[in-house]
Amino acid sequence: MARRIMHIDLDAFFVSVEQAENPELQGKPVVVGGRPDQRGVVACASYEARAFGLHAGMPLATAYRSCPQAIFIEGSFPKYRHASQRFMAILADSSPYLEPVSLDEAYLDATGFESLYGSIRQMATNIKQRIKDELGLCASVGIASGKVVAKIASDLSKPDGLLEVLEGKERSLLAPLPLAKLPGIGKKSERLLNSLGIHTIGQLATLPLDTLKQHFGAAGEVMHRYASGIDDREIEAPSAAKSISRETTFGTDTRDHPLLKATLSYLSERVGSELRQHARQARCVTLKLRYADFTTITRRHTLRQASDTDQAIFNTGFQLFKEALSHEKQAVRLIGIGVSNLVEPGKQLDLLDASAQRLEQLDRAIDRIRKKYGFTAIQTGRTLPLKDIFPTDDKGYTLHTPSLSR
Ligand code: TTP
Ligand code: MG
Repeated sequence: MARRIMHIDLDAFFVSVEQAENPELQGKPVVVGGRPDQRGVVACASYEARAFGLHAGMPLATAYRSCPQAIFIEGSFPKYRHASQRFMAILADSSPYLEPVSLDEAYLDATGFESLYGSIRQMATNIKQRIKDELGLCASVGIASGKVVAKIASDLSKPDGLLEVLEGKERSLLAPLPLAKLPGIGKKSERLLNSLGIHTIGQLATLPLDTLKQHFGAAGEVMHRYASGIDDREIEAPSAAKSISRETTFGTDTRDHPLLKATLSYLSERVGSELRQHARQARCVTLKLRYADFTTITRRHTLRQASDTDQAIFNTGFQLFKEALSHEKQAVRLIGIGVSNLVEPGKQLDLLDASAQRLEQLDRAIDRIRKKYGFTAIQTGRTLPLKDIFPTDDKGYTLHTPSLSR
């Protein structure tokens, strides 16, 4: 029997949270992202605003020109985070096989749950109803034998939709859709496929596997499977990692202090981001250095209080770095940073002072956008010197969400 995978995604999430709180905003073109005279971009547009062509990523000024009657709201990330937690709690009630993907999106394995709800469709209806009753939000749900088709189904069903793709119907659902609908196909792949005369997912599925492998390597195989509606990936519960680390070897050994510092900061942010993805805090920070003659040293520091902020990881690592370099005159070949002794965040949030809390929220906001648009979508002040070293992601997005300005 085919698996039953559900993809649940909230409709116009940020705006819907605002509308649930303030009924006067309901049924109107609303934009979250900032005031029209601000420099940022639209984070979320209500479906009423989308009718005027407004969409996420559009500069606020452009949005205003296309729809001056829209209500522009700056938004509040902590509020959305709270709504997200309540949303995930409802899903976790429905199935223990839950994989949160972003703030407003998750996969859930519902295989075998028919006996509990009558049908998987009914299970989805119940989930949608609870989200509406308890949060005042609309969710769209796709059900299919795998993640890719479930995600496309929820997307096609929006807003307030529910689309179940029966076993064996995956391929015919995907066939007429444009390539861009298939997860993993970015602008570059799309252009290449177009040049081969391929414009729909159906055409992609009929392309010989060898041709795809020739152009895309191993990714071509995955592309072929997805285009055929086949996706065996399991639902992955956030796992408990033991340690997380990142390191980088320079093209040429270096003594350039600002470069070393910026690289350490970049690596700290990568480690911090993964740490938070695993919902863990770290007690130990370890710095690793390899010098020109290949001598490798590690230095470790135990934090007084477990933390998951980029800043705590970087500050500790940078302290260790300064101490290590004060005894060493060689150029650096490799720099790395890691965290270990990971713990679940305690219920210490209330005790944290406001600025620490703000830092955590900021880190999470950045994670969210990086997850969606690639790590380099956002450059923080600390990693800015690396801007030219690490290229921007495929889509070239640099996004702005409320509370992101430093
Ligand atoms: P999405 O689920 O992509 O979009 P959405 O929920 O606003 O609309 P829908 O799912 O109905 O198409 O993203 C969820 C939230 O993430 C969104 O409400 C705001 C935030 N976000 C940004 O901050 N910037 C962006 O460019 C995008 C796409 C989303
Ligand atoms: Mg959404």
